[in-house]
Amino acid sequence: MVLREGRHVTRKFRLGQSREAQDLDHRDTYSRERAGESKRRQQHAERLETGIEAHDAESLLQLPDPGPWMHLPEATLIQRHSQWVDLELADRSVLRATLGGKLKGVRLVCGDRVRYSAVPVEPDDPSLPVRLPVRGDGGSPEAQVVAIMPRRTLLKRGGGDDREPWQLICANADELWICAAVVDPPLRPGLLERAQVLALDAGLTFRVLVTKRDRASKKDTLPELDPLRGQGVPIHETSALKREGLEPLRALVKGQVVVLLGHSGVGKSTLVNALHPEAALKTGGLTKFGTGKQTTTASRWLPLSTGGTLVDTPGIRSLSVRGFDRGLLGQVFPEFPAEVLEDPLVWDAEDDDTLERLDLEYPERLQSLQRLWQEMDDRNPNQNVWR
Ligand SMILES: Nc1nc2c(ncn2[C@@H]2O[C@H](COP(=O)(O)OP(=O)(O)OP(=O)(O)O)[C@@H](O)[C@H]2O)c(=O)[nH]1
Ligand SMILES: [Mg+2]
Repeated sequence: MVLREGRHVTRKFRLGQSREAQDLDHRDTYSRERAGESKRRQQHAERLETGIEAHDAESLLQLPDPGPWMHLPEATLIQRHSQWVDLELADRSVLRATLGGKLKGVRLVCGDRVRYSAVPVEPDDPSLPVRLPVRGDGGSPEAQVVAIMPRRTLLKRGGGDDREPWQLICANADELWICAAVVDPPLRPGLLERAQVLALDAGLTFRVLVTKRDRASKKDTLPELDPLRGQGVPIHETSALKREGLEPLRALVKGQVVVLLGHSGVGKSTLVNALHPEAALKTGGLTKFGTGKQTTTASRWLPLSTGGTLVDTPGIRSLSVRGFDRGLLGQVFPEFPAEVLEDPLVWDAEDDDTLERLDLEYPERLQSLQRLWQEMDDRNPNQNVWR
């Protein structure tokens, strides 16, 4: 270690080194080398941390051209499993299918209309999936999904980060019914606003289904729902247990594809069973914390004998609106003037003067608006952007 110009510089003297070579050990040379090395290390660390490349949000939703496969029969994807999918064919029989190699990387979702080709399966060929019992004749061939038809609608929610920008919920649906129990689990209006964003984005009719109405007094008007009532959002109160409020729903499902979404334990599967007993879906109790037990594990497409289709989904913990268009918020929060919707964060939700000036009937909705507005532009932490 020598002291030069008042700073410590590490010098390495190797045996037989010439004086000129020693001059190359000058600290500027050192720091240049070190800077290059540390940059390389940093890049390597970031690659390791991210693991998977970030996906472009739009490309994730693109489907390969089904053109070459239009001569093949069409079916509806009614349930996804880890290794295969269940298809409902035109004659209502169910066929289990694998995904063709060309669809690698394409995300299929319940409700997708697909083209499939029948694959004769040799029972002793280990490279092919095991033949599974199929409803109906039991001897139908296995199939392979080779193409997905363009989606009429796509219900999705935001993913955690850019590795998974979207989580697909259901394709080709007409309505979203967000289910919220009066108690167990508690009614959370914030979830309803989020669901409204998802429905608007997908172009689906939005309804709120209040479940377990028997658990609250008839006098309880559920004031948490007043802002939605004020907007004219249809709200249906039901009790699957007491079989109340079901008939209007049955009429609404007719001719429509309806997705039921909500926290675990709100009674989605119980409601499907009440409307369509043949479904005989498994339902669960609640944990000692009053939350559901994640009884349903995969979305199910269930055509009703009385007409229409219900899609039961697994209970959600949250609905992220990350990546959605902020322009949708004007329809979810119509009571706010354009100047607030332009940049809600500049308004202080805790300041009485601000709230008075805005003259809001439900002042707590400003914070809600701010939360969603902020979340929509949430960026991937792995891309060194603020979160
Ligand atoms: N009192 C009452 N209990 C209900 C009603 N509907 C459902 N439950 C109960 O709520 C619990 C959860 O019902 P599920 O139908 O499994 O709930 P889920 O929303 O499908 O839950 P996940 O599949 O976990 O998402 C069960 O114990 C049901 O008996 C209702 O109308 N009234
Ligand atoms: Mg369920």
